[in-house]
Amino acid sequence: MFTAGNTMKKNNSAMTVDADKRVTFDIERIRGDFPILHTMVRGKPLVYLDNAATTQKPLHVIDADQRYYHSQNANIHRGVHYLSEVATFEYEKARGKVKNFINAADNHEIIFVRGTTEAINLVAHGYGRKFLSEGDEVIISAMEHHSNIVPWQMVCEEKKAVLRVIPMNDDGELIIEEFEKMLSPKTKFVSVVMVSNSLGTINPVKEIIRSAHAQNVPVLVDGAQAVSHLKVDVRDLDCDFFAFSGHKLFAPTGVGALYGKAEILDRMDPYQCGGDMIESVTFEKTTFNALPYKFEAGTGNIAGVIGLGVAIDYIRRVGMDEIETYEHELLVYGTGLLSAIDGVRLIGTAKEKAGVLSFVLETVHPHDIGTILDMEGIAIRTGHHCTQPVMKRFGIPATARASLSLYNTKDELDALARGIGKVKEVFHS
Ligand code: C6P
Repeated sequence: MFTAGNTMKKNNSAMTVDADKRVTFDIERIRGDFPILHTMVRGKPLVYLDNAATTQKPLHVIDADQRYYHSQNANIHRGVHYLSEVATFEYEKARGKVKNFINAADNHEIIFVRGTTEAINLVAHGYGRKFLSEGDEVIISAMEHHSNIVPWQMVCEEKKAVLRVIPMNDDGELIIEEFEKMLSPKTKFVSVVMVSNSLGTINPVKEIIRSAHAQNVPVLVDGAQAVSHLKVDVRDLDCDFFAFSGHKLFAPTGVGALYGKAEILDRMDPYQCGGDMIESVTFEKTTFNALPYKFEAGTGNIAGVIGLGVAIDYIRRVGMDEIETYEHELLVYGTGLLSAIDGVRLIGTAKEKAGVLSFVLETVHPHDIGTILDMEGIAIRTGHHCTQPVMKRFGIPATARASLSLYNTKDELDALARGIGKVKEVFHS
């Protein structure tokens, strides 16, 4: 029987259950895991609301990095010595954690990369360059990050293929009927973002995948902004590829993962060539290693991969469902606060949204908003967020963007609203 404020021990989750059995987040305990959140910035307590750019790291991840370099450092898959075996074991263990986290069928469907950008480039190169030809069509959406536009643009240019774009409405929702109309025998690939980084829209990727598969078209999902906010199950989605970055998931920078269905990865060419991705090399001919090593040329970010595994352990302990519920509550609260400020216009008002509050303020440039908020210790991002076509669609040069994570609080959103009040005072707007 749980009573008020009891910590739930089940699943080791950082949740409490209050008297009426409503599950609530043990936010203080979570914040205690992130040392940087307790620092002062410009004489004020840090309010970190730039989580879509990168998340902060819990002690567990910081400690794992130290532990690795302190007592486990060696190259992997290469040595017969003890340390190499330890490092290889830890690295491969992390692959299993990623596999379980996104519910892939097998460890060899997980390829470690530098991040989402490299993952998409790998697919554009390894799949697009091999299988696209003149007149073929690749479909992306109007709210893609540049990382899911430029690689496809380049491969289409090279192959004389056509890049088509699913439009969106004024709330920042994809117009799915238009996508359905675009699908044709010419369509050879679809690549879409699951959660928009500049609008927060959660796209109906499962529906998109179902329609594309009905025409035998493979689909890549850019999961950069999804994995730390929503439960992802690649087999339930049935996506052919799924890309994400570790650093947006409380892990170190310079590491991420590409999931790909084995049968499709097997048919693709390697992206980069060098050590570890070969089976045999002579001056006449090279044969390639099996999955996933065929796509992991050279020495990767071993410490980063191990840190990614630890970050996944961390968020699984907190609980993905609990994170989703808590962040949604924050989003609703923040949306209410910002909407009530005279002159604030929210950009991205989709019905299905994750924790992104992108906004503009009449007569004040977003960079000025960001600078004044910074003086209050509040970190947000301003600019086009590497989604210039989104800015063009809304007829604005930039937005100010507050992006949420599991450690943010309503108090911090209050601070943001007060900060915007100061901006208005300074600019008499
Ligand atoms: N968005 C943001 O502030 P990398 O840099 O490879 O880890 O992630 C690229 C990327 C790809 N897709 C989406 C949807 C993204 O949001 C990002 C990164 C950051 O919004 C930096 S521009």
